[in-house]
Amino acid sequence: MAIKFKGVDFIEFDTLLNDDERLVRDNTRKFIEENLIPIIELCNREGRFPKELIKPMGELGFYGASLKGYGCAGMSAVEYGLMTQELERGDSGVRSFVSVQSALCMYPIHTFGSQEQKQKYLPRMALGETLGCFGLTEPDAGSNPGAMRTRARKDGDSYVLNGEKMWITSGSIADIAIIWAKVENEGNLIRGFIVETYRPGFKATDVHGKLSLRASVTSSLSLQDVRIPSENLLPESKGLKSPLSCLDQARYGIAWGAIGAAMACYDCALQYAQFRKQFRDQPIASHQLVQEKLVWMISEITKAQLLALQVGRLKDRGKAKPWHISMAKRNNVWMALECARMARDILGANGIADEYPIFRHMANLESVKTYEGTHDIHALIIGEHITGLAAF
Ligand code: TGC
Ligand code: FAD
Repeated sequence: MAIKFKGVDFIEFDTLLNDDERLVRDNTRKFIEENLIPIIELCNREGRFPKELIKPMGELGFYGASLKGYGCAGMSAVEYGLMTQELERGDSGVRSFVSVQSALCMYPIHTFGSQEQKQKYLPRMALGETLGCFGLTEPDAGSNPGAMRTRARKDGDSYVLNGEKMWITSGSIADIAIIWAKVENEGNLIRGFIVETYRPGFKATDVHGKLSLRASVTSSLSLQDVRIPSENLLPESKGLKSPLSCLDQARYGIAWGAIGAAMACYDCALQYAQFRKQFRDQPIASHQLVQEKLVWMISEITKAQLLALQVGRLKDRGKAKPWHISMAKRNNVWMALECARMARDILGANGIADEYPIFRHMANLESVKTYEGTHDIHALIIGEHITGLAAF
C-alpha cells in the first residue's frame, strides 16, 4: 500500500534530518497508515485499545526504542521523536501506550534497575511480551506527586506496599507496574518498585466514561498489603527526582507526538477546504478567513518542528534540561490543540463526525495537555528557571 500522507514540510525541514532519521519516520508512518488508520475510528467509538498492534509494534522495535542493549533499538533522541510523531498522527492513545512502556517503564528499569532486573524484564518488554504501567499519580496527588500517600515498608526479605494510584495508562493490561512509594523505614524516601500485577492485594479497575483517549486503557490501581520480594526495589531510585527523570523522557516524546496530531488535523482541513464548495461554487479554501486559519496552522506546526528538533539535538548531546523539555511539551501540545480546534471549525458540521480524525485528536489532546505535567505546571517550571523563583 502506498503512503497516503506526504507529511507537512513548509521550509524543507527534511533537509535538517539525516537518512536514518527519515527512515525511522517513514517506516513508522507506513506502519500507522497500514495498521492503525484503518481501525482507529472504530476503536475510538468502541472505547477499545487495539491490542492486536502490541506484538507487531514490538517486532518493529517501537518499545524502549531509545535505550541501548537488551534487545532495544538504540535510536537517537531525534529518531525516537520522529517515531512518536508518526504514532500520534495515528492516535494519541497508541503513542501513549508506547510512551508508557518505553519512557515510564523500560527507562526506569534501564536507569535505576539491577543487572538481574534488566536481564529479566527488558528483552521481553522490548518485544511487547511483558507490558508495563507507571503509577505515580494518586487521587490526592496529581501535579504535586511529592504529596503521595502510597507507602512501602521493609519487612524481612520483602516490602509491603499500600496505597492508591489513579489515572494509570495501561493499568489493567500490564504485567508489571512501576510503583512509586515512600519507604517508611528510610525516612519516607520516594523509591520505585517493580510490582507484578498478579500479586495478592493488587487490583486494577478501568476508568469508564472517558471522552478522551478512548482507544487507550486508563485504570486506577489499589495496593493493599501487596508483598513483593526485596529484589523488586529499583536499587538506584532515590527521591522524587527519579520518577521526574522518567517524565522528562515521556514529555520529550509528547512534544513530537503532538506535532503528529496537529499534522493530521491540518492535512485533513486543507484537503476538505479545497474540496468543499460554498458561495458562488467556490471552494471554501478560496475565502481569506479560511486561508488565515490554514496559515496559522502550518506556521505553528513549522515552529513546533524546529523547537522539537533543537531539543532533540540537545538531548542527543546530553544537554537537554527539564525546562527545555517543558517548553517543547507545553508549546507543542497547545499548538496541536489549537490546530485541532481550527480544523474542526473548517470542517463545519462534518468536524464533529468521527469519519474524520479531527474531533478524536481534539478530545485526545485535552488529556495530553493535562498529563505529564499540565500546561500551567510547565509554565511554572519554565518560570522558575528564568526567574529563580518557584511559584508552585
Ligand atoms: P522539586 O523540589 O522541584 O524537585 C524534587 C527533586 O527532583 C529534581 N527535579 C527533576 N529531576 C529530573 N527531571 C525533572 N524534570 C525534575 N524536576 C525536578 C529536583 O532537582 C529535586 O532534586 P533533589 O536532588 O534536590 O532532590 O519538586 P516539587 O515537589 O517542588 O515538584 C516539582 C514539579 C511540580 C515540577 C513536579 O512535581 C512536576 O513535574 N509535577 C507534574 C507531575 C506530572 O507530570 N505527573 C505525570 C504523571 S505520569 C503521566 O502523566 C503519564 S501520562 C501517559 C503518557 O505519557 O502518555
Ligand atoms: P491537579 O493537579 O488537581 O490540577 C488541576 C488544575 O490545577 C490544573 O489546571 C493545574 O494546572 C492546576 N494547578 C495545580 N497546581 C497548581 C499550581 N501550583 N499553580 C497553578 N495551577 C495549579 N499518571 C500516572 O502516574 N501514570 C499514568 O500512566 C497516567 N496516565 C494518565 C492518562 C490520562 C488519560 C490522564 C488524563 C491522566 C494520566 N495520568 C497518569 C495523570 C496525570 O499525570 C495527572 O492528571 C496530571 O499530572 C494532573 O494531575 P491532576 O489531574 O490531579 O490535576
